[in-house]
Amino acid sequence: MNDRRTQTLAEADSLINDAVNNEVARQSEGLELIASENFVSEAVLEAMGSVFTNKYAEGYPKKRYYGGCEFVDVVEQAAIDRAKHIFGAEHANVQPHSGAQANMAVLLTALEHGDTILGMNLSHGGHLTHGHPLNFSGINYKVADYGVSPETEQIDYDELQRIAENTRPKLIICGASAYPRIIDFARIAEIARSIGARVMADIAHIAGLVAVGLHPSPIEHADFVTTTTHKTLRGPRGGLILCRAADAKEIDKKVFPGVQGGPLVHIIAAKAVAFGEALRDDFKVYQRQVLANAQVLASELQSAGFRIVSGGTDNHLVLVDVFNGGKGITGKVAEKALEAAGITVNKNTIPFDTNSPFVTSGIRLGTPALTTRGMDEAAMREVANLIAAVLHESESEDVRHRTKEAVWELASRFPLYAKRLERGQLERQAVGAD
Ligand code: DSN
Repeated sequence: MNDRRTQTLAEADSLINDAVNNEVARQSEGLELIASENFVSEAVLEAMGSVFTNKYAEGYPKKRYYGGCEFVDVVEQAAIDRAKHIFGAEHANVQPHSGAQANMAVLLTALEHGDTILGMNLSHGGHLTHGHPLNFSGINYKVADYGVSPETEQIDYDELQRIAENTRPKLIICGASAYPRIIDFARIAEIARSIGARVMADIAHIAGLVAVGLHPSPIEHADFVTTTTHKTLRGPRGGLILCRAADAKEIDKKVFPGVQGGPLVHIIAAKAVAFGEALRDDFKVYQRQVLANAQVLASELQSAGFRIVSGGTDNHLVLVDVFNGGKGITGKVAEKALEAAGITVNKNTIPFDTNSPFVTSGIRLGTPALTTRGMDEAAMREVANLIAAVLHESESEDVRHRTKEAVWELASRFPLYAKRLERGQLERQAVGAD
């Protein structure tokens, strides 16, 4: 009898298997410029697909509510130790399923329901979980917000100090999802101290840069540091909290049983693998290239006539004002035109945007994923030229078509998941799809 439990995905479920193969091809044959995305290693993928997905392990290493956790403890302890080592933190909780849940656990630790938080305005580069009215952070807490200066499009720290003094938040939240400049964590902590507030630094976007010292670390300044593990840090999709020993017990309690039940042990295993990778010397080389590539992307697009928000970038992302006060196109049109040409980006509001978040004046570009493929400054110049060609003639089917061919050719020079791609092609041939 054909035991369904021993079938491969291809044998068991062609709908899902085809979707996986198509996604491998999409990632491999296109140009991925979404600033929050990256490509994990085969080792990380293998750990994610391991039998640890079968295991319940509520609790923490050596303090579990289930039997059979001896190997779970090995991977969770490794993930904790490696995360602490990377960031120089006193305590790490590696269980948050996502960045949002990491942030939720911190807010529950630092605040009482109804307290005031001060976070960066979403349209100036902040994040939903930093106080958006539709998010738990805006639903359960009073929210004040700060943003960037209209002149420099960079955080106005003097204004932040004034807002903090006027609104007296219990927690200042810093960190951003669309802010291309260095964040001055020391200054924010000083402001917080001056009004008796605590600080949460959400470094989801820049964690990889912080890990290797290419962005100042918030560890000694912030009470709580949260991050996702899948952006510049290049691990599996998930969250992480770092804090001082004094807050460790409360943070652990708020993650479990506060906001989560059983941890995703297969994901924690993959986090441990990714953290191991981040501790290797070549991770710093990679992050340096991420920065160099972002610099080139920004300056090439500038030379091609596009306005770069804040005039440039200090990190992995570039915010492009494609609308240009009505003389250009919207972010929505730009995203669609680029997608049709095989280039994936996301539309993004820019500071003081006159278009809605569904339309936007900007697009956000990031270099972490293309850099993982091995692309360097020369390749980035080609990428910038392709983007500029599409945006300059966003209605032209011909330009999209020609660009898509050039994208495919460029991508094929920097192979990604080659074995998986080949397997997918063989499977498609086997069922006569090609
Ligand atoms: N959605 C993420 C990003 O793209 O930045 C933030 O959670």
